[in-house]
Amino acid sequence: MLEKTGLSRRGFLGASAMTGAALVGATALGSAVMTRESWAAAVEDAQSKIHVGPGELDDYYGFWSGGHQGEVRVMGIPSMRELMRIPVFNVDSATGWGLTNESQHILGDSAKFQNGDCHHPHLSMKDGRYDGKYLFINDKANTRIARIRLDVMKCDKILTVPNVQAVHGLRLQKVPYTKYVFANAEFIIPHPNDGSTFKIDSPDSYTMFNAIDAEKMEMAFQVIVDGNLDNTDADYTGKYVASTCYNSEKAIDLGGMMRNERDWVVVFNIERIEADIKAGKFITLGDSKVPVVDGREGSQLTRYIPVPKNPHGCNSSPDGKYFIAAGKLSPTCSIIAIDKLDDLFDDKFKDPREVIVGEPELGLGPLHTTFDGRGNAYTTLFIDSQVAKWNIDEAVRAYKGEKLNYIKQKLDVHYQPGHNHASLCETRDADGKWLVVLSKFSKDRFLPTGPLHPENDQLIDISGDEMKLVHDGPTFAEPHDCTMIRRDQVRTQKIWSRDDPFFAPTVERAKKDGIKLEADNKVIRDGNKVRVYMTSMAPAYGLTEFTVKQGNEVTVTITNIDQIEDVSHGFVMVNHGVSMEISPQQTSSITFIADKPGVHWYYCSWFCHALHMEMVGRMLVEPA
Ligand code: RUQ
Ligand code: CUA
Ligand code: CA
Repeated sequence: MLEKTGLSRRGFLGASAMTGAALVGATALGSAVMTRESWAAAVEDAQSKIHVGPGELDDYYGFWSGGHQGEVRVMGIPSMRELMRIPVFNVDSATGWGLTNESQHILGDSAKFQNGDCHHPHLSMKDGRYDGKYLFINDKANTRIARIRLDVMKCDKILTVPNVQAVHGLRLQKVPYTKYVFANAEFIIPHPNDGSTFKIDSPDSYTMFNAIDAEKMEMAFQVIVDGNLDNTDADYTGKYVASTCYNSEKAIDLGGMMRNERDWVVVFNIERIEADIKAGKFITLGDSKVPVVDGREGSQLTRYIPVPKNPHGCNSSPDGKYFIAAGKLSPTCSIIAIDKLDDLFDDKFKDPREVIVGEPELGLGPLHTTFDGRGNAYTTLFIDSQVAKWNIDEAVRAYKGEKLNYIKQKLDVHYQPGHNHASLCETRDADGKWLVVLSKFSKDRFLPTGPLHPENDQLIDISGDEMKLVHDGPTFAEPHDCTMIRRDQVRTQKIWSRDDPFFAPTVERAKKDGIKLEADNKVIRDGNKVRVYMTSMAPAYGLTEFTVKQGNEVTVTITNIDQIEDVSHGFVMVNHGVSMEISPQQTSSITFIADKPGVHWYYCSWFCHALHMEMVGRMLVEPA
């Protein structure tokens, strides 16, 4: 019968995993009486759920963090097909990101770094719903925050956060709109960090919570905190932001960081912070002009809520009621009632833990929680390699003493999950359809690729009463986190608009040279600098030859005058480290030194035409 269904033994075994044989309480699949026919039927059912036929479109865009690979990836959900990659903190030779003048302008001073470590991609909102404008993501490695424009799916701003090291948790203000990007700096450093002291446990050593003006992409304020900061989330009133802290000990080693049975969740009162800054009650640090306020224990700007132990994920429920902090070294999650925070800030409680209304025990290594909009939460259990589905209301009632089993199901995932994310879960529109689980280990689930394994991003159908695993998706390092948006919530441009700010500095430069970018093919000589302007139209460049002198600094600026969707050109100068994308109606430029005399061919690198191979030209370099 196996042969009849065309399933190999491995496929047969895989099918059990695919359809969630590890359900609590045997489903048809998990039971011993399961026939081979019903296995096959279940496999077919799972496959049909994620099947997006040739030429058909996915229902959701997924934005995947590329981790320490430095980029953002665009996925289609439910097919889990990778649609696009958006280079951000990495250098990308296909698009020329990090090489072109336009990208270097956006990277600013940090263009000297060629690495990044993305963790948390989040989409801008208005009144708790996606507005389709921007995606923001952090770079832990070089303490940066980037913004991506969703209309062109390119990074348009990068900011280095001053006075701190390693931005980790990142979330956006949800209500009334994304005015601020909130970013946790993780590591405690001395202030000033100039070598005069190396002590971490002194009052002059601290880390800060950061708020960035989302539209201007400039620093808005910084808040000094006790301990350190890990993950964060904002509420649905616009008033509060909560962050987890795993190093309340201010320790510098592993043992020390695990000493306390409880660390804390820090809650920031955004209104009070804004009022203090308005009233001039702030300091500045070093040569930075960013207002800095002191939010350490005892401050009226923050509250410290003790929670067990080295907490990690921090997630607000889409009904606006709770912040949920995952315990990591404790098998619990701590549920904080947001409607009690006013009273906490007004000092109405003796013990800050009075705002905790539930502490469900879920399993080993709880890291992150997501939501289906039907009152259920889904928490990843790193050590157990499971996702626990639990009912929030029942967990709150159980905390008050009712005998209830708030855990609805545990599903094995493969293996060691970090983040999980359900469709639209961080907005009021949480729709409970799909759950993505980002598993850190794939072990034996794919063809072996040597010592370095891919991660495994699994897709789970959560539309019914039971979670059903429907897809394994290998990915390269390392999707820390992802987010999903319905396809109708995003409007992309088909071709570039000629007045796009993405290449405005280059247009400015051309104007000074008296160049009409859409028409001119000209060489401007300016001392040792040579600026070459040309158009491209499939399958030819406007200039097939230009001459420079050895040692000249050459800037090639190309304007793609094709108006046809999908006809992108490229420009590669052979043996010069020069490569870039020029999509329809885009202007791109790149600068290099012509250091070798002779003939140097250039060619188009994006397949654009039947005569794409013939789309070439020559740079003639005269000896110095
Ligand atoms: S953190 S695996 Cu960088 Cu998002 Cu939790
Ligand atoms: Cu132009 Cu290929
Ligand atoms: Ca700790």
